Amino acid sequence: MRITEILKERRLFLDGGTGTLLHAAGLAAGELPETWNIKYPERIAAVHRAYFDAGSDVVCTNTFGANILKYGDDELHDVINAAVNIADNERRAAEAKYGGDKFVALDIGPLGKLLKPFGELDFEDAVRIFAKTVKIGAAAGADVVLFETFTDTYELKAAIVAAKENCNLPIFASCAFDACGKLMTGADVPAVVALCEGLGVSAVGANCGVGPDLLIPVAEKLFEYASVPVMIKPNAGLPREENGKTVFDLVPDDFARNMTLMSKASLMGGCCGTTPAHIEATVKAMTNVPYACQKKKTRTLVSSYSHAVELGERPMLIGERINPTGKKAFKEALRNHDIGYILNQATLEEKAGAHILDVNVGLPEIDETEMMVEAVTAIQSVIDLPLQIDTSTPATMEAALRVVNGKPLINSVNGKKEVLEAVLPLAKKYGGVVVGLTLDENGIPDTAEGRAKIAGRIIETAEKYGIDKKDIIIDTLTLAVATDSNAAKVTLDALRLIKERYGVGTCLGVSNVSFGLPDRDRINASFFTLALGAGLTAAIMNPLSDAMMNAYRNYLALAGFDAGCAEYIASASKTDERKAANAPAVADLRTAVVSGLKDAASELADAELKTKTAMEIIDGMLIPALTEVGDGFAKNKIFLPQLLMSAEAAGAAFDVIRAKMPAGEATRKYKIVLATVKGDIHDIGKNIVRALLENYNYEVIDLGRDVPPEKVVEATKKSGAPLVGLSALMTTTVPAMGETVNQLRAECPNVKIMVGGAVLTEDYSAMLGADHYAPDAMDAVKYAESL
Ligand code: B1M
Repeated sequence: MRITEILKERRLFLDGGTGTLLHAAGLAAGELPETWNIKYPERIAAVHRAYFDAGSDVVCTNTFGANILKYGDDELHDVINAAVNIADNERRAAEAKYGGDKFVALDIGPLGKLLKPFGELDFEDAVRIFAKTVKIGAAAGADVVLFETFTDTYELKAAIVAAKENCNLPIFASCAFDACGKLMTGADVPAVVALCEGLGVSAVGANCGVGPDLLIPVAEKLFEYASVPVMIKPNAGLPREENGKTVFDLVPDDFARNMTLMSKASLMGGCCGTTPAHIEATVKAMTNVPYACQKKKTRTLVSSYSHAVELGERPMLIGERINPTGKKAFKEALRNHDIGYILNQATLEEKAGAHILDVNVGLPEIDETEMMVEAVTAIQSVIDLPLQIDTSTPATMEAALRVVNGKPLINSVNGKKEVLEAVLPLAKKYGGVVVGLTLDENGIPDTAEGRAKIAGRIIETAEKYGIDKKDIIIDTLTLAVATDSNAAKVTLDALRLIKERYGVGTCLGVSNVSFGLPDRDRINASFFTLALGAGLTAAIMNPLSDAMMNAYRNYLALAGFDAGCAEYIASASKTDERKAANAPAVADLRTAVVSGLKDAASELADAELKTKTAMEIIDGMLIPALTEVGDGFAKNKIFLPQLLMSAEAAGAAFDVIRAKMPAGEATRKYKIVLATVKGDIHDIGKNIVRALLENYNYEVIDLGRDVPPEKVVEATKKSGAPLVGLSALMTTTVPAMGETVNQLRAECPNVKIMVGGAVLTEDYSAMLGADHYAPDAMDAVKYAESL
């Protein structure tokens, strides 16, 4: 029986930690665990056997890190084949010994590299890397593909797409949430569920990260949002260092007791630090706990990389500004490939209160697919709102659905057979909420009943493609009231009728109603209010229009969506501040850096240089901006993607500043070796120090970041530099700085050493044995001058 069928009937137990047991069996630190599939197959078999004996129904192959980034082609085949074979033999033995169905899960972890734009790895390259592992594992006979410990939804999407394209096995997807219930890139549980279910996984869950106690709130959210079986696989508590080794303290009985508090999980197992004893205790503790498979949910969710937006709870706003129709400046920007213009619109819409952004970049004279991919990629790197992919070209739609980091709105299908056949398979493959327009081969019906019939046909056809009704919203089409005085009424009647008859959400492009009329905002706003009153789920509208936003806020307050009129009051005081549509989204450098807008940061830095010195800009704008995002990061309000984008924006601004600094004299004073210490990749501060030193005519040998002590010593000896500067920004890399100082003292006794970086103090510096602590870049120069 297939594992997905069994999960409808009963709970299945996964295994526990593999690494934990392999380390106990002698796996050395740094040794690749998968090589043991060839070297010591009997040790791997013993691990699986121990878990089957403990009561596991599913064991994970020893392939967590088996990918072509770590192994050559042949070796990858060998380690995966061996892993699946070993597990499969033990599976058969366990079935013979205990009866019932047992399974082998092809275990796949993240690649250890961030995807673009936050890292170097291309989305399609990630898909290719996962595809290779999946193909080999599926051919070797695995029963299910299990992606686990993912901390970035984008990488998880690449993995799931790769699995869908390369095997027919069920896919389980599990993420490592932190104690705040978020992934490293900021995604919460609803965002993960929306994405994974959209992509069609057979189970979704949480593993690693924390122990079972801290995972309970995450599990509760998973039960609340997921329609597919939920998998829970916690660590044996939080890790702790003991004599240089990582240890986990939670004993099997305590682990099992906590697991019983997540009894709605369909799949239960353990991650780091757990052993067969933990699984055995869990199986025992769950023996008499009744099982009910996860109930199907009717929530209509779209998502971004960080959060989900629910359509149906309260009316939502879809910003319509990223669309060239009727916008001369936008068309010009598209022709000039001006992504900055698009980002500016996106930022303005986000600030104005849009919940979702429509993205339409169709112009006959440009390559729409290329532009769409570029726009989606750029927008989602600085804006964390879900997107609505708006195109009538299926190839463009597919390209965008592949790269979008989340579950988008798909705008659109209609009742035409040809369109349904082209777009619905894409929606099924990549996930999304489909917008269905009530028109077909015969045009737009002029009665509500006619439009409802088309809606019914769209819903029915989508269901045939396996797309649930909850993932469809119907657009009853707004026509110009100037040409047909009945137009608005029919649209609103259709909206009510469709909602009532089919129970689906609705949406409207509101502004079309006023074509051909003066003072368009006025009538748009009234129509919007009527539509909201008729139960509109989402409006495609201009969030930069005061009239529209006022209509929206007023409606929320009057219709019981705004407790204590709090949003109304807050928005009333902001109305005056709302900026005009074409004003730049950010007018100051600090905000540009905080918002992670690279182009704007460069331009604004350039403008600031007309009135300020380089140091005034660095100290007064760049550092405060980075401090602000750093504080947000520490408080879990800002996540790694935003931190990275801010760092890039600061870097871009700094490049402009450096280029404008006066060039030094031809003769250099002396050589200075500069490096950020091993384990530390922060280099913005070090680069400022370098620029200033060069500006004062020192020849800087910049070794970069994450530099091992040996390399610093080697460069110092080779160059004969009398001064070495070391930078460190994290408490965890201060020891590496100490080690570098020690090695320099031993090998280059005459060299002077200055240290700096946010984490350092005068005391630390003395403790490490440095000659000088430089609190800022200017002080570093002063010290160099003093020598
Ligand atoms: Co990270 N980061 N970061 N980060 N990051 C910090 C440092 C952190 C304090 C943020 C926080 O939690 N509040 C925190 C460290 C906590 C701690 O240990 N106390 C932190 C963390 C935890 C991390 C990661 C582990 C996050 C993760 O992955 N979960 C990760 C670490 C990766 C690694 O290093 N192995 C990480 C990654 C990153 C980014 C890549 C996203 C990015 C760095 C990009 C880059 O540098 N190319 C980044 C950023 C930007 C920051 C913050 C926000 C800003 C740092 C910065 O550039 N400041 C930072 C928070 C903060 O500091 N408020 C933070 C501006 C810069 C000009 O200041 O470097 O201090 P600074 O330099 C000054 C002076 O100190 C002095 O002169 C400069 C100019 O006046 N100076 C010297 C510096 N070096 C000198 C050397 C000298 C003399 C003077 O002589 C040689």
